[in-house]
Amino acid sequence: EIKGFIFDLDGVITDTAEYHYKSWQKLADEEDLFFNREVNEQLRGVSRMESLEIILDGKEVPEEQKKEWTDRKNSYYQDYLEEITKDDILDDMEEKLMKLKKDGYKLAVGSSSRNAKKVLKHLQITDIFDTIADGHSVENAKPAPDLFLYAANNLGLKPEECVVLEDAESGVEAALAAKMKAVGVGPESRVGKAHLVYANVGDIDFDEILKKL
Ligand code: G16
Ligand code: MG
Repeated sequence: EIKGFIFDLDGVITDTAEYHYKSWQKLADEEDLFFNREVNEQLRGVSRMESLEIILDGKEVPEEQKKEWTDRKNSYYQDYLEEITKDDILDDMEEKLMKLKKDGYKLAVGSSSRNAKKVLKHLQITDIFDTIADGHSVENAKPAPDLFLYAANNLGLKPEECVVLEDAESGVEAALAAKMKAVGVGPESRVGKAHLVYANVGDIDFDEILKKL
């Protein structure tokens, strides 16, 4: 029986991917690193340092340099975050969250981002959630199940009682590794391993999810 929902943030509740993209692009231009939208697509749901490793593509760089680069990218990203408002919530996601809450389901955020709380604050939806699991919560990032297990534990629910909504391949894998029900948002090529797939956030149908999963 489904008792709770764990929402990924970037790509499910809002689209911060564009700001991540602009921030990495700025750093890449400054440091002469190869980067474009195609590379950015591989960074979906991936932690900050892991994202830099993907951009470096095997190129060896001293640890202090990597730290400085990820810090600089993050400062650009945080500048963009100041512009986020309630209008950046995707489609009717807030109404959907409120309906689930009213129906008695537990709600969590399960995001790889260390900026998740800041993003939620700007979107003005922090209080809808019973718990927020973010990039600070666990050691092992997605595709490890740790972040979602941490969220379920905070909700007081068993993994099989939770549905995860994810837009990233690594996130769907994490949900499956946690033995949770996975709903993918995006193309089959990316989230096809999920139990149920919707092309866009606006298509997500919670009545259908509750009936089918
Ligand atoms: C998000 C984004 C990723 C980003 C990661 C870490 O994940 O999709 O591109 O690299 O967070 O973000 P930060 O640098 O803010 O810690 P999610 O899990 O919300 O989709
Ligand atoms: Mg995501």
